[in-house]
Amino acid sequence: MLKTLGLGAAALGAAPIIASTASASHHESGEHEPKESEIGFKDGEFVLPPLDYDYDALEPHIDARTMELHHSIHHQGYVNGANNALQKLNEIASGDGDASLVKHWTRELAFHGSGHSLHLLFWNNMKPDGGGEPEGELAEAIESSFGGFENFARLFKAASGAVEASGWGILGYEPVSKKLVVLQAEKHHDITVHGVVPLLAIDVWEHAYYLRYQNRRGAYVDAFMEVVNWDDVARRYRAAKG
Ligand code: MN3
Repeated sequence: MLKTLGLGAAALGAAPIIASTASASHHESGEHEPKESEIGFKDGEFVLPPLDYDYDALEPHIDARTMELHHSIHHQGYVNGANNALQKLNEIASGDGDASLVKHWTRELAFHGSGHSLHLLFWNNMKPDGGGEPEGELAEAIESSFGGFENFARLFKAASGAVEASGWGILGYEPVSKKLVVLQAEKHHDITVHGVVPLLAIDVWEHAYYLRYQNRRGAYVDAFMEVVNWDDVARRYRAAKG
């Protein structure tokens, strides 16, 4: 799922944003300076940035207690796991580590690194008073790829609702066809199309909704649509397509 993983783990996190600001050919991406909430790697290690809004800012759609636990405990766990895996892989690279464990640690990095990256995306994909529909180029791409916003929303909700066990619903940019695609991720990193750049991601692990919605994942997916920050998704689309 994560384009940045193939470029080296150190680039993971805010990499697509940095790439878009560093390239003179990407003026249309808006010369975006990463917000603090988008910076997931600093001074040589993965870090958990603060949210761009308060934990209670997405009420009543997503409750404050869920946001607090999800951000400060669950997401922090992926940051810690990614740092640990990266350290072990660097030890193997330098000849000091146990190379027989390389399969274990690359799996750990895929799980925790993808978890970190998708949560960074998820937090920034939401805002208070979000929702509605995108405009401009993103709206045109949704029309061209799915036949309209209603069709996209139907597919995105179906895919998000039907993820087996824990995972994500994802709207991404597929660079070979230059189309938008809707995918599922199981856990954080299973079943994907490599090269696809995630633009919009909804966490459908139970920790994302169980306190307020219990087993009603569909109601949570509907609530998520009310807090989507379409400006953020549109900016990511412009950066991804170049
Ligand atoms: Mn989560």
